[in-house]
Formats: sequence, structure tokens, C-alpha cells
Amino acid sequence: MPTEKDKARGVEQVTCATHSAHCGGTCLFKVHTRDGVITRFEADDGEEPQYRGCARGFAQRQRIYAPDRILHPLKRTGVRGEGKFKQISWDEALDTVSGEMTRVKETYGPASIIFKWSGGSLGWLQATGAHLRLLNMAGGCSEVWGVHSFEGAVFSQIATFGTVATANTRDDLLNSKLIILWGINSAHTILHTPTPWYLVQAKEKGARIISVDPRYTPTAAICADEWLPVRPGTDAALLVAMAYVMIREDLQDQKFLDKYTYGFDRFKDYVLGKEDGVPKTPQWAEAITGTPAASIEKLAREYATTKPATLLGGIGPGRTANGEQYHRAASTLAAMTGNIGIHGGDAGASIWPGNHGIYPYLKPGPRMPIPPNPVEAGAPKRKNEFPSWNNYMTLRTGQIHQTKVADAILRGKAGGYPADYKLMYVINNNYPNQYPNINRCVEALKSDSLEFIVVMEQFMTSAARFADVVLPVNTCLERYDICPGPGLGFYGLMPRVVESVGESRSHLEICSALAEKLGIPDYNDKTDEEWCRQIATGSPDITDWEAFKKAGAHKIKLDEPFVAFKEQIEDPEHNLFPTPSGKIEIYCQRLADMNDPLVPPVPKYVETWESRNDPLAQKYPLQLVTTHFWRRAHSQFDNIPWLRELEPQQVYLNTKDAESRGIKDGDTVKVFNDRGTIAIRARVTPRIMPGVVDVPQGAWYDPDENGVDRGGNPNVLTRDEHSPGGAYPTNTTLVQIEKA
Ligand SMILES: Nc1nc2c(c(=O)[nH]1)N[C@H]1C(S)=C(S)[C@@H](COP(=O)(O)OP(=O)(O)OC[C@H]3O[C@@H](n4cnc5c(=O)[nH]c(N)nc54)[C@H](O)[C@@H]3O)O[C@H]1N2
Ligand SMILES: Nc1nc2c(c(=O)[nH]1)N[C@H]1C(S)=C(S)[C@@H](COP(=O)(O)OP(=O)(O)OC[C@H]3O[C@@H](n4cnc5c(=O)[nH]c(N)nc54)[C@H](O)[C@@H]3O)O[C@H]1N2
Ligand SMILES: [Mo]
Repeated sequence: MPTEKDKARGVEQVTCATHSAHCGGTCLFKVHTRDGVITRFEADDGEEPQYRGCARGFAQRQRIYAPDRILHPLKRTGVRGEGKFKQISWDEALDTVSGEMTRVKETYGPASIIFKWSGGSLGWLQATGAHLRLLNMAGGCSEVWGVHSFEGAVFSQIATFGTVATANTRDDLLNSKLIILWGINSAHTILHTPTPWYLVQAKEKGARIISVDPRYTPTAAICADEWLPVRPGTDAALLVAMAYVMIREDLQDQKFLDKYTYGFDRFKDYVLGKEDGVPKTPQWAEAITGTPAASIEKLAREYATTKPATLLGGIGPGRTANGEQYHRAASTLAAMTGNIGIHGGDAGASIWPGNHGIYPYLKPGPRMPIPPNPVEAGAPKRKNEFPSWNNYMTLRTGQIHQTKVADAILRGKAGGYPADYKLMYVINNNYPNQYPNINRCVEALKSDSLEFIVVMEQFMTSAARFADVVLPVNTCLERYDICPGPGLGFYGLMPRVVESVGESRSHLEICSALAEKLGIPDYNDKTDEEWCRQIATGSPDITDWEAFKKAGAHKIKLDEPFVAFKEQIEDPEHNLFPTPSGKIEIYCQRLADMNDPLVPPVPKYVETWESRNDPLAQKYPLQLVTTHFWRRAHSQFDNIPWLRELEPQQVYLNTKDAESRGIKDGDTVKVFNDRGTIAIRARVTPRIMPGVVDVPQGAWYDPDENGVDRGGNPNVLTRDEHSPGGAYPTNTTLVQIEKA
């Protein structure tokens, strides 16, 4: 019963809503509102598994009502990047944007429009699909390829398994006796909301947990029995040496290999040194990885003899200059230990499971259709492209790799790109903040060859500062959207809980209005709620829309945890792996056909550029990793006061590296290489291995008059290159640190 005081303050409403920021988390909240204003958030306390939010989820209120929210359409008045704008009407903004789209298309062709999207919001309705539909109906655009998160894993899994649906659901961790967290820090890096809960339960059930990571992570501190440090970009060497120990001691599951895999002997020849005269011993690996040989031997024996065991492959080690080899090697070890297709095992390397509608337990109803992109139809084949590549997502390919957008803008056709790029259409994306070699990205954004930039944003981010027109977008509690839950069977509803702040609008509203201006009458015939209803109730799991709406989520009850490749293992006669050989391809002919020594047909350790053996290491001796930070989702939430209190932006460096440079904890230091310099606070700690430093990604780029980034954004330092299979190389960078 509301008290008199409550009555005076207005009646409190509670709405259940899923929150899906750009962290892969899908958290269920009870959102309290009073007089149409959000007052507080309460965690999911319903049936297990609960989807409890993290600090960011609870801080959403400060994000929605932030004083720096963009409330109106804006038009640039200063130079690009300066951040000077004036307020304009929606009508003028839409006229300008649609007018520029038409002018650029008619003058230069649709390929000169770059559609620059990312995962700022991750719903099925209010994101990329809605814009791609519009752009394609309007004549097409140049798309970008290379999912920042895990393109190396995509490449490797298509090579090895023929699909990216390779992960078990997270509840299956409870069936495992040994869990190897390979570059996974799920206490901070959310990715699959209930993972830490299952890890802790698995530990309570007696599973041993081992962390392989250059950092002694909070996750390792909470639940690991052992930490094996490894130098960034060298995981494949560690895995190959584990294979060496297994082969030497005849510990591999030969029956499994014979029955389900193709080409193990070719890999064995490489491992034993028959191919190149170098046996891949633990001592060989120790010199490369920095991991003690004795620890490698022990881990190899343990993984080969404890069954079932999960090698939970993270994607961070894959975001390195030859990240594909780590993923391929991890899956090979999962096969060598016979842990694929069984409960308590895992295929060794995963992307965000479940996100892209590729799992059989997720069957959403029809989404907004995306007509083919006329520009894509003529797109040239990429180097190292798999024919089946396009099947993993509805969004795909295009001609420009994410890391090459700046280069494409600056060099265009003369630089070998298919078009000269004139208009950039940016949604859900903080370009340049999140892109390697920011200083070059900035150069591209400032260049005259780019005639118009429209950015749809909620905040004056580094992307918005470069826009010619900024369109204010609302947040996920101000519109309807629906999302899957990676890692478990889950549908989340993101309902409109409050009215849009200021004049901000949803993506669907913006696209519908632009369609009208562009003369596309049949763009949209539904409200956002009607679309969500169609997507939800089209699934066999959700029969009652009102019940789903009330609950804010639907937790799919599977009879048992989902196990990837169970059918292939239990009944191989009738279920082939979707590879050319029908088996798990340890040797991959399609890779052999690519004829690129950086992606050999069997997994190998291939040294990266900017490794510690690179001559550049004389000048820049430290290896930089750029981890995902607990108080942000990339750059999102960086401006939220509650979250800023948690921890400052810092460079984490080992005590020895600090001592040899005369650096003390809390000092301001310069981290630099030939691409740029950042000024940042030093955090001196034994919890990162010597020779490796970490600058969490996502800090807001804030250059001073000398070009030194005071925001401490590591992308000032990273290199704008991609791995041979398209991975983001943001964990492969050499730097030096000095006291500022
Ligand atoms: N050095 C380094 N760089 C990295 C990484 C790394 O590990 N190291 N990680 C990479 C990875 S994995 C990723 S996924 C990318 C992420 O790169 P981005 O997706 O660019 O990062 P976000 O900070 O999530 O930026 C999204 C922007 O969208 C805005 N936004 C939020 N919701 C909405 C909405 O509903 N509509 C619109 N229009 N905008 C919205 C936010 O305000 C934010 O500015 O970063 C990559 N960059
Ligand atoms: N709080 C929070 N959660 C997030 C995000 C966020 O920004 N904030 N972003 C979301 C997104 S889009 C993504 S793609 C995921 C990213 O998820 P991850 O890639 O898993 O996240 P990271 O923290 O970058 O990396 C995980 C671990 O890998 C380690 N690592 C880095 N390089 C190497 C290496 O070469 N070898 C080994 N063995 N380990 C290495 C790091 O030290 C770190 O502990 O996170 C998602 N979740
Ligand atoms: Mo990502």
C-alpha cells in the first residue's frame, strides 16, 4: 500500500525490462518509475538462472538523465572535431540528411556512402537492420566487414567446424571437472550474464579452474586454482606445446581423432618437428610465451586426463595480429582430448554464443526484412574469404575492413578501394574512439574528401564531434526492442518505460521519417511494439505476448544444457560436420588453397608483427593489451559519475617494469609509440606479467594542444591493420612508458 508520502510523490510503477548494452550482457531489471521518471532499478530476483545486472545496469538512470544527453538535432558550426554546433529542427535535420544522401548517391554512386555501424545497442529491431533496410531500399551503400569482437574466431571456426555455432550453453559448465579460462575475465567483462554464477557453482561442485592470461584477473582471483601467465599473441605456441606433451605421452584421444577429425597427422608432423625440424616442446614454448615449461606440461596432462573438461576459449587472445592460430589450436586440443559434443566439454573457441540466431533453441519470429544491398552485389571477393562466410550473421561482408575505414576514406579508388567515399552514415558507433590508430582516423574524418557525416548519438562522443549533423537517439528504456541472451536460452524485452528525453527519437522513427523524405513509401508498416510482438510471438516459446511483456524476458527451459555438435558425435553416420570433409578439419584444405603462410592449413604458432622479437621492441619494449573495462561498455558509461568512482583510467604495469623506469603507483606517465602518446595514471601491480601493460579500451579520446591524449585511450597506440582472417589486432602493440 502506498503511504501518504508516496501518494504525495505520485504512485510508483514497476516495469520489468531487459537491459542489453554493448557488453553482451542481457540483464533483467525491475525499473521503478514515478510520474514518468525512473527512480531506481532492482535486480532480477525471479526464477533461476537470474539475469542480475552489473554496476552499469544499475547506473542507467544517470545515463538516461545525464546532463550531457543530446536532446535536439544539431548542425555543425565550427570545424570538424571542434564540437561547435547549433540546434536545428528535426525537419531541417532530416531534409539535410536525406538531401545529402540523394546528392551523394546521384553524383558519385551509392558505393560512396559508408554505412558505419557497430553494437552501441544490440536489439534485434532498433539497430543495424533498420538502417540497412533503409539504405538498401534507397540504392545501397558500402558496408564494412570484420566484427571487432571476434572475426578471428569466426574465420577459424568456419575453417575447423564449418559453422560458428560451436559453444555449449553456459549452464553446461556445471558438468565440467576442469575449466580452463583462456583469456576470459567474466567477473568484469560481462559477455554472457550468468557466466560468473555458473563458474562459482562449478567450483563449489569441485571443478578445478585454471586461468591462462597475461593478467591475474579478478575472475582468476575469485575462482581460479591456478594462473598461467602468457605473453599476448603467443597462445598458439602454448597450445601447440600442450599438444606436443600429449602426443609424446600418448595421451590424445586417438579414437575420437580417427572418427571425427581430418588431418591430425599433418598437425602431428608439425608439432613433433617433422615438418620444420623444430619440435614444439614446452621449453620451445616457454621462450616464446613466458609460461614456465613445467606449467605447460602439467596443464597438458591435466587437460588430457580429466574428463569432461572445458577449454573455454576467450576472444581477447584472438584479437591479435595472428589470432586465428590461437582459435584453431584451441579447437584442435579440444578434439585431441575428445571434449567436443559432450556435456562438460567445449569445442575450444567461441564467439558470443546465441547472438546471431544461429542456435537451434532460439527461434525468433520474422524480423524486419533487409533487401539485398545493390552495392554488395558487385563487391569484389576478399582475400582469404570463405564461401560460407556470409551465413553467420544477417549483416556481413562489404569491401572495407573496420580497421581500414580511415585508409579507405583517405585513399579511395587510388588506394585500391572500390570507391571514393563521400558520405559517412554512423549509428551505434563511436568512430574514431574505438578504432585502431585514432590519429589516422581523425585525419580521415577531417579530410575534405568526406563531404558529409551524419552521426546518430545520445552523447557528444568523439564520433559526434566530427558530424555535420547529429541526430539525437533515445535509449533502450525509451522505445521497444527485443534481444536474445547470449550464452543461454533467453529472450529479453526492452520496453518503453519512459517517454523519450528531449527530442530524441528511436532508430525506427528516424528511419521511417528519412524513408518518407527519400520517397520510400513501403519502408515500415508497424510500430516498434508491433514489431517486437511479431518477433516474440513468432517463436514457439512465447505464446502470450502480454505475459512476456509483463515479465520483461522469457527464459527458455531446455531439457538439458545445449551441447554444440552433440548429433555429430552421437550419430556421425547421419550428421556430418558442415565442412567439405564432413569432419572437424584440423587440416583444412580451404586454408591450404588460400596459399597464405599466415593462415597455414594446420594450426601453427605464427609470430605476429610487433612481437617482442620485432626490432621495434628495442625502442618500444612493452607489449600492450587493451582490455574491456568493468565500469564501461566500451566508451559507453565513461561519463557516468557513479561509475567513475569505481576506478580511474590507468595503465597497469608490473612492479619490475615500474621500478626500472622509476615509476611509482599513482604517477602520471606517458605511454607512446610512433602512432601517438597518451598521458595516464600508472597502476603498479604484480597482477600483470612483466613486459606486458594494460590500458583498458573505451576511454574518451581527449587530445591536448600537443596531440597527447589526456583521456588515456589506447587506440592512440594500436595499429590500423587486421589479421589475415580479419581479426582486430588491438592486443598486439608495442609501446614504451616514461614518467611524464
Ligand atoms: N583498443 C581496443 N579497441 C577496441 C576493442 C578492444 O578490445 N581494444 N574492442 C573492440 C570491440 S570488441 C568493439 S565491439 C568495439 C565497440 O565499438 P563501439 O560500438 O563504437 O563502442 P561503443 O562505446 O559501444 O559505442 C557505441 C556508441 O553508440 C552510442 N549508442 C548507444 N546506444 C545507442 C542507440 O541506441 N543508438 C545510437 N545511434 N547510438 C547509440 C553510444 O553512446 C556510443 O557512443 O570497440 C572495439 N575497439
Ligand atoms: N564490462 C564490460 N563488459 C564487456 C564489454 C565492455 O566494454 N565492458 N564489451 C563486450 C564486448 S563487445 C566484447 S567483444 C567482449 C570482449 O570480451 P573479452 O575479449 O573476453 O574481453 P577482454 O577483457 O578484452 O579480454 C579478456 C581477457 O583476455 C586477456 N588477454 C588479452 N590478450 C590476450 C592474449 O593474447 N592471450 C591471452 N591468453 N589472454 C589475453 C585479457 O588480459 C583479459 O583478461 O566483452 C563484452 N563485455
Ligand atoms: Mo565486441
